[in-house]
Amino acid sequence: MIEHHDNGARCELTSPTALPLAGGFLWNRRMMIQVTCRGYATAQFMQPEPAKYAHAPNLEAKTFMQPEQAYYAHHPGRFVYVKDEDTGALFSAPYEPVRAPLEHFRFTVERDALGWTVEHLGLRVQMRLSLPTDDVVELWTVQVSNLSGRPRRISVVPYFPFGYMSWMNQSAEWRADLGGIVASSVTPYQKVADYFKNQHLKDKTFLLCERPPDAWEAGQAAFEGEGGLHAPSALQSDQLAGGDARYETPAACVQYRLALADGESQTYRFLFGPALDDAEIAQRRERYLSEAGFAKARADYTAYVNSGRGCLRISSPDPDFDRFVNHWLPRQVFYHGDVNRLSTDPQTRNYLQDNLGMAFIRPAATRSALLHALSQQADSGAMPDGILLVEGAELKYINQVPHTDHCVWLPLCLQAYLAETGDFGLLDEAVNGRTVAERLDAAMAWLHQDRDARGLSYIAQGDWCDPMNMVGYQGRGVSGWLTVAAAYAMKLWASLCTDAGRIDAAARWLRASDELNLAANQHLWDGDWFARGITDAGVVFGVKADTEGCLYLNPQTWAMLSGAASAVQRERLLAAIDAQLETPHGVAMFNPPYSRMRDDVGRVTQKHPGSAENGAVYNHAAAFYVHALYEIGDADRAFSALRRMIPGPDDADLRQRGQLPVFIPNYYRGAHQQFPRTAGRSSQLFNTGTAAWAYRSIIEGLCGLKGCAEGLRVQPQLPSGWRDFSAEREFRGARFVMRVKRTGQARVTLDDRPLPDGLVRDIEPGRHYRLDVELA
Ligand code: CEZ
Repeated sequence: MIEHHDNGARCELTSPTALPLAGGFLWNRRMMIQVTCRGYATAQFMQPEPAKYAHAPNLEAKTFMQPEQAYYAHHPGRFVYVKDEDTGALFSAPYEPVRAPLEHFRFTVERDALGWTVEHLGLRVQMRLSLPTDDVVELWTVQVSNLSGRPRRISVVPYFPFGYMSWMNQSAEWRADLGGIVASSVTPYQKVADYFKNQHLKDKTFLLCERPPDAWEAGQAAFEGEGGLHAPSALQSDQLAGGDARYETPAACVQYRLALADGESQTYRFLFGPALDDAEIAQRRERYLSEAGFAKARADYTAYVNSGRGCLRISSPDPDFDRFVNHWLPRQVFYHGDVNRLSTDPQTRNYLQDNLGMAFIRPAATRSALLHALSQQADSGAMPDGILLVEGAELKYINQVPHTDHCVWLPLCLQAYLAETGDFGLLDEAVNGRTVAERLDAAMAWLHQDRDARGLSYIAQGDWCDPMNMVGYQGRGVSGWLTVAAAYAMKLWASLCTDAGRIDAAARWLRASDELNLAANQHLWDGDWFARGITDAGVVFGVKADTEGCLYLNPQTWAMLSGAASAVQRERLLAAIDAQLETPHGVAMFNPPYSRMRDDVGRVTQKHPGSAENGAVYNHAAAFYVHALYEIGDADRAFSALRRMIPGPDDADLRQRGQLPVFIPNYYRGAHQQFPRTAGRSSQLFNTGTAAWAYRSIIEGLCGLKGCAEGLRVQPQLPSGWRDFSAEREFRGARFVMRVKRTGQARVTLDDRPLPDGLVRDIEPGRHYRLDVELA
């Protein structure tokens, strides 16, 4: 069902029905597109707020990217109908809308392209999608080949619906001057001021054809007729009617009528995308719509994607894991860090964690993101709920809800950056009149004061968990997770202060961290684990006495990181996690899921049990857990949780998750006991802080190649079943090649010289080092 080629850089799915929602995504600096194996597509571009150029058939709500989206016949997509002119038989590539039983199907995900090869009726259709690096336009190649052993007369009809563009004004027509179908619309508005604001919006969508078609249709209803999308009426005639759309839903359909000799192929190129005006459309055509234009764009785009290759290559006894780590995970990290999930106001915690991931790909990006985030810090030391990235951006959606955890992510991101680069000079850099170090002090001081009389951190309307919005909305409720997370943040900041010679500050933040840990122990330890919080009414929750939401993962993870959990407590809470949160698809975020609203916890309890934050295998939380497990040296538990973030390799697991192993989704369904049929199902949502943390854990934990102030610490933590392992890692401009063997005796050598403390010092950029590690 799944094949891997090109040494893992190409993942192929050979059935359109086995994983119907599985897809791949491409992005560039201005847009992203997710396409399913069956041809449905969701694309967005920045102008600068996210916008669409191909729409649903009805008025769509504007929202952030949603999990587990359903597809339906008229969902936006990119399709090619093929009709046998002699028999009238019809099929479509990739699979939708006709759903003809294909002899051969292959969906290909590459890091820089998506492709399909389908065969039916003795004909082969190959489709390929790539993007340029900086413009918003899809580059499509369609190749049709005759494999039938006889000459054929066929029609090839790309059908790219535009959808419902606007209730004020929408139309489309063939434009001979531009060589394509152009749809025009007016973004609806009612306030006069918006007329002026909307002037720059790209309200046109085009399908440009390199080769002039024989016929076309620009009206969706005229194309579909009474036949429905699986047998459009317009395709019953020899030729499309050449219609337009006049305040009618537009679509781009172009027809090529061709006679193919046996073995003959024809290749077509198309551009699909938004534009401001005709001049921009003409310019797109000029720049891209030719064999040479496609080749140049491809080379540039491949170089762009490769610039995010990351700092690590591994070879382990688990080739499926290696493929994912070497090709796909850094790509996902790069996507997050380079375009910030295509948002103009990323949540502060997301922005900082996405940029934490960039420390392993392009550390300069992490540096400037830290400075940028700090430039929006309040005088009080508080961080805003979102970071504004462009002039005129506004805090939207969840960023209008007060969350109390944003300061926590500063030292986390900073520590990863400093470990990777050793660039301690950053601490002295000034941002709006205060140094970075002073700003970190202020952020920690804010966390330190935002606590109740018991010493526990207020939660307001949310912490890391967005939908935990009613624990503390009356101003009294506290977060158990945030209390230990703040303790961990302070502890990390203290250790960075020590490294930077800020001895007094280090002592101050260690004391503060201890204070929070103590408060957590006094008020939240429930005998076997830490509670999740205490509500406005003083009810402790996430405890044994609860019938739902008994045991939460995050407070345990962060109590291990912060030091709140003693060795004895650690054993107990790990045993509880093993017993209550482990599932075949990963570690659940809590269990049991809530089956009804708890109005002293919030809307998280209203989500469907086992979906998203309501007890799913929420990979972001699982990734924190993996990080903590490596920090305490629990290599087996860590790897086991990490490995289950990746779908497969066996077919049953792939089918259950419904996703290709080319990204980690934000969750797999939980509620394993209640709803086994849906447990493990992927959200298909590739926006997640998981990517950064998983990559970090693999580099610093599993490979044990972790930066510190003095250099590189070498301490691999292989799962006990692995006897051999090797890794290549770039670090501070040098290259390290490490071979690890289990010999029964622990030893590290660097270029054949013993390295007793496992610490490589005085690293010279440009140099190649060889590490040989023997494990006990
Ligand atoms: O958003 C993520 C946030 O981007 O949820 C995480 C949080 O830490 C991330 O910062 C955990 O809550 O509002 C909602 O209910 C949404 O479900 C969001 O919580 C969630 C979505 O996955 C966003 O894509």
